[in-house]
Amino acid sequence: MIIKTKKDIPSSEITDPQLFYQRRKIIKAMLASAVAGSTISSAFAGETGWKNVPKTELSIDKLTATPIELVKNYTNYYEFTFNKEDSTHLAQALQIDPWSIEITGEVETPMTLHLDDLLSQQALEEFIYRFRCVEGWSMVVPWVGFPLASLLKRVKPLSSAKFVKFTSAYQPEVMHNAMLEWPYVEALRIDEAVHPLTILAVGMYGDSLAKQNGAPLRLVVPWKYGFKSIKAIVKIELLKRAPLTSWNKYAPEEYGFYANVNPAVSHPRWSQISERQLGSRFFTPRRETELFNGYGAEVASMYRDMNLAHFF
Ligand SMILES: Nc1nc2c(c(=O)[nH]1)N[C@H]1C(S)=C(S)[C@@H](COP(=O)(O)O)O[C@H]1N2
Ligand SMILES: [Mo]
Repeated sequence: MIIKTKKDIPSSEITDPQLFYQRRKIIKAMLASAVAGSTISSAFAGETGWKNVPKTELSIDKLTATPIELVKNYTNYYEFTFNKEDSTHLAQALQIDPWSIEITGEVETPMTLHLDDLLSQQALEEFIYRFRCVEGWSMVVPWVGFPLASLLKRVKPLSSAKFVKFTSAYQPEVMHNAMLEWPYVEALRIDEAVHPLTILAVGMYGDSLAKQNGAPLRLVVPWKYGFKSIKAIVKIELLKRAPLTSWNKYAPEEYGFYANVNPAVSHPRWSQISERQLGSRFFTPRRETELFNGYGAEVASMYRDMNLAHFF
């Protein structure tokens, strides 16, 4: 470890008070984990509880969170299985400690960050978001995380960066399901990526993220179908051109690059007009799906001149 004396530290590295507070909590968590011998990622949540992280103003406060047991036991994790219940136990085999994320491509300062370093420099917030899967079900999840934009700022994107590509971990020893080509890949346009609603989540319900929900770090883009919200990210690349993404490559006529939630654009095999809310009873009516999943006021301007039926 390099120990710097005070005069070696450039002013650009001096931490603002909020970050300092955050860092102190995390250092305490790491010390606790060293003693207890638990993993760093579980210790982050264990020490702080993440119960008191500030709520972002962008969260829609009226939303009622879906019961956590449903969110944890009804997951899509195709590297492991097609079955939404089996992923709960199969995903436990994923190795998430240590974890690092490479950020590269059209940037001034590419970097590889260990998860603990990354977290020590980000103030965490709670984001209560609707989440709509392309299959026609939805939930409301209180995520804990930070805007992707605040991480991208650190690598100083070049003006040539027009798209951001994300790659999931692929651990073939434990991921046995052949469906898509692994690793799972997703991408956003740069303006979508830096939109304040777009977050990287490291927790949910005031606790750490369950492995089946994408631990240790996943994307959440609340106005797009769930498949854009890629789990267990190991690499982020800023690119000049749109990359091929997993679902779009697998079935381009069914899963568009944009995947904006839109009740007016049917999936070729089913309507998107309504959705089954996780936890609703048999007789509870389905929810009417909203354009951009209800986030139109914030995001519609990014698609102003686009034909959403063509760029679906
Ligand atoms: N790596 C990876 N990310 C993924 C998936 C996946 O299979 N693998 N499934 C996607 C789909 S289709 C959905 S709906 C959401 C589901 O998130 P959840 O399981 O936490 O509810 O994750 C998305 N991210
Ligand atoms: Mo999905």
